Amino acid sequence: MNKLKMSVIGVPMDFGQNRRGVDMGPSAMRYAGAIQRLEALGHEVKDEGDISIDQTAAGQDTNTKLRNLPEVIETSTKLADKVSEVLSNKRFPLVLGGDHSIAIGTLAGLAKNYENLGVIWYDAHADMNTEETSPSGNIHGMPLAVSMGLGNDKLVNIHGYAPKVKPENIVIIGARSVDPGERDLIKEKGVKVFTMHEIDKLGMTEVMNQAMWYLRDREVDGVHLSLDLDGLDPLYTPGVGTPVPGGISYRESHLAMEMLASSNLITSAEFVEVNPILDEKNKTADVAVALMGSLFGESLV
Ligand code: B3U
Ligand code: MN
Ligand code: MN
Repeated sequence: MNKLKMSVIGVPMDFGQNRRGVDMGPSAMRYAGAIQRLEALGHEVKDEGDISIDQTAAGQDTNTKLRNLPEVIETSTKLADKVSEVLSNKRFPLVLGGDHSIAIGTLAGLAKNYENLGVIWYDAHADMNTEETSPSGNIHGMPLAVSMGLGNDKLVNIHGYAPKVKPENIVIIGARSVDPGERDLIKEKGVKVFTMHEIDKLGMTEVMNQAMWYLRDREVDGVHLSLDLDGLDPLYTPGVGTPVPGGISYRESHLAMEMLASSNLITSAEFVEVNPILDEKNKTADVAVALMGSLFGESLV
């Protein structure tokens, strides 16, 4: 794959859900050697440090409809600014989370720099709830809906425009826990989903080939990979807030990343939901970093 000029942005935020600890995800992935792993592959890597987050607000908000909404808006806006800046410096943004609500900010920063952005959403969940359909009030279950222009007005309009992504430019891979409202939205909006059923039936090679051809046919001018570590089976990534059994294997995930690497399709990426407090000896961060290795060309050198 091409040698990249990469900018790593940490987002130590846990406001999008109610289990503390996922704010330590960026440290855990750095500790697991993320920067060195990418440098060893010949990429030029600049660690931009972390987005600053006001931790004094943590755990204060008991609103169950949209938990910690003001904090999520503030962080998303800062992250969108940073991602935009990185792109304007012609660098590849790699975002380390943090819970998955940070994708609202990542996509807000990315999408205005692309005409027709594609998204690969690697996740056990569809993350397509709105205020009305969410069973939890957790914003980490909403970023895809928000990015399609659905849900809370302030979230939807971060950076002053909406939608960020067209539903038909989104591919979800690994879904196995989808709420009724999300199911309806997937059908209504025509979002492409490869559930565990398709992965089992077709195999990961075919799923990835179909996913990539689908996006090429959509004539996307960039593809963002948003990888939630709970997409993998909790056997491999136990350190996540909402583990769902029956997930993607370690080997299938490496294969998926290697296929993305040789396609040269990916133009930005984020790794989210690593929670060291829930983890076993930093196993989940280690897997995240190993997958980064494959995504950025390890098997090809
Ligand atoms: N769909 C559920 C659970 C969930 C979504 N994302 C994660 N968990 N990680 C919800 O709360 O929206
Ligand atoms: Mn997610
Ligand atoms: Mn998930």
